[in-house]
Amino acid sequence: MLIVIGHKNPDTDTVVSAEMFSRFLKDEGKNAQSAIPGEVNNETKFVFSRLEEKIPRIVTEKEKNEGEFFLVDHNDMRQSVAKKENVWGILDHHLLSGLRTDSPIYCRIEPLGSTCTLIYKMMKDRGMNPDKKEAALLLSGIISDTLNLNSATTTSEDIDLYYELVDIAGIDPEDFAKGMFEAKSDFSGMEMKDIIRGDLKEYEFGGKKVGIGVAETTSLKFFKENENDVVENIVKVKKEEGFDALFFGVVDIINQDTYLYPAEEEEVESIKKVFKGRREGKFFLLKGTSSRKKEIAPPLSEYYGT
Ligand SMILES: [Mn+2]
Repeated sequence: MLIVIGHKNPDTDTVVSAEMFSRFLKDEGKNAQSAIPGEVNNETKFVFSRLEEKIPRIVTEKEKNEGEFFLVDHNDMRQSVAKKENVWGILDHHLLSGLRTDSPIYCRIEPLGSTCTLIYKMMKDRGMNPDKKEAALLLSGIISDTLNLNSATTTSEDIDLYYELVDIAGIDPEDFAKGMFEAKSDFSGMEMKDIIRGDLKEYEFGGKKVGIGVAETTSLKFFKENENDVVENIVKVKKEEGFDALFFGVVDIINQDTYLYPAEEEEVESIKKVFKGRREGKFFLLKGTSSRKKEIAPPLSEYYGT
């Protein structure tokens, strides 16, 4: 059996991609099943409960060691629960990050705003029509990754396919996106450490273990009021997980700005050199920046010398 799975700290695009691509493979006659690497976030919960769909199950420890995987929405093994030798295929929209394999694998990567866009494109090529719920699921992946078509990662293909999916799903995308973003911004009852870890990606830049976490939110107030707590916990996560450098960006979904928090002095120096951000209190304001993948990670990668 082929397990279709997205990246660690799963987001909506990664979870929906796993579910929809497993259906695609099944349609091709393959024995595939979707799974998730860990608990989903509030936005993803909102999507699945609103559409009355079942969230895929969590991958087992045994499967992590022995299972055969089709990776969706990632190709960097640092962000995967799969073992490199057990990867059968990749479907993604992230930059290639150096995976070497011993035998040929299936691989399709396109610079699109979401993996869901790519899956819908493949379905269309095969003459497969998503039903109403499936269209809404795919749409939720695009909405989440492109911040409802506002992120710098949005392509004209994302926009075209988004509106096709809106027609099939028969939902008001603005209303649906609002519900998703409100759910995503609900941090009530969560520990700051878990918020920082919630969407944290690990990279290797110039031989250094660099972490960039983000929290996309419509409620900046919460972070501004808890600034000391934010910084204290970034340092804790940095130490506990052995990062050489750790950054945490609070993304203002409404205005498309990022408030980047450095862990320590070293990160302050890199932010000053890399971004033209204005320092406000403990964070740096990066105006018009909302994409870790396209606007935050690449310049940091260059800075650390890869
Ligand atoms: Mn994605």
